[in-house]
Amino acid sequence: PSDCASRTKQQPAITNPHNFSVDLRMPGVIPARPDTYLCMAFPVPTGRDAYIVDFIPHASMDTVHHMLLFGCQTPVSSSSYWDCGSVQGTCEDEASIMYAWARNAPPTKLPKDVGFKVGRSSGMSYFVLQIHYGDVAAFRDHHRDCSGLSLRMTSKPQPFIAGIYLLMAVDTVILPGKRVTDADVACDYSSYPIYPFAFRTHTHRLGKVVSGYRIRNGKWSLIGRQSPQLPQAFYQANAEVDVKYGDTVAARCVFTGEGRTSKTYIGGTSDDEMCNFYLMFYMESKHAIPYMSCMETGSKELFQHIPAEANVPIAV
Ligand code: IYT
Ligand code: CU
Ligand code: CU
Repeated sequence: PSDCASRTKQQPAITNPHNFSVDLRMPGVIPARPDTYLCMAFPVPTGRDAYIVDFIPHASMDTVHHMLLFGCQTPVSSSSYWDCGSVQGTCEDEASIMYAWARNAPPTKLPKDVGFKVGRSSGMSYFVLQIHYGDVAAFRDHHRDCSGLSLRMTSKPQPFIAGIYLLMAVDTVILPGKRVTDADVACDYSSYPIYPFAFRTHTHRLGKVVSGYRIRNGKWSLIGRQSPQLPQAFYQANAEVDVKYGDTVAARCVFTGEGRTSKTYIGGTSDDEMCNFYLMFYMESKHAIPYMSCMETGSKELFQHIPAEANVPIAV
């Protein structure tokens, strides 16, 4: 409630000259309708490289449904804030997700010695913060909202960089009334070792469960599985599962077409669907390949061996 007042609060005494923090806050907004998506862009406050080492959310629990932080080169708008409820209303170029806050979900912590690299040389010159205001009843008193995020940053190079590997299905069709449709994605991994520590799943209404795996020598190891109907935050990944050259990374989204009267396709509206498995990892800084994606439909042969748990619904 007093978030707007604390915006100008001075930071505590600086103990290390490399450390600083950045406040990304809505500039006192009053969302008019339920399910309003507002975005704001912030230039990364240094020409040199810097690392995000911690995220501190400031969100009004009664109105904010979720917050996503993206990094990119060119935000779609230069206004102080804009409506970004439309399809991909964040960046002109490809945006990369770095943080997700969702109501009633535990927030993500980066492991020690791990940071997201930002700044011009990393291609991340802007932060874009998206806030989804769900229930706006609390705004009947016309108070202004300054929800957002503080980033703890350092200019000191970190031993490990954080990154995101996004697996997404692009050509799934869900037939109306059909009880189960699997969307399968898989890619051979041919880069430096990555160490997954968190994952996030995303579908729209029809998604039941999304699972991600590493396949090594024919053996499937679970990185994480979750119901996309639970808050879409980053959840803790199965820590033992690293991914290295020669492995395959795979994901399955399970959908149901029950209740639909026409075909559902992949797309940006809430009547469309998406199938996303975001794997958040760290890797040695010297390799620094922070963003990767996989959009290949895995072979039927491969997915014959997926563990049965991938099709077991998760209670919500
Ligand atoms: C078609 C689709 O699945 N879109 C997803 C994944 C996606 C994320 C980003 C695609 C691109 C991106 O630059 I970041 I190209 C999608 O839009 N996912 C939503 C948000 O937009 C991030 C989500 O909540 O995961
Ligand atoms: Cu939301
Ligand atoms: Cu979506």
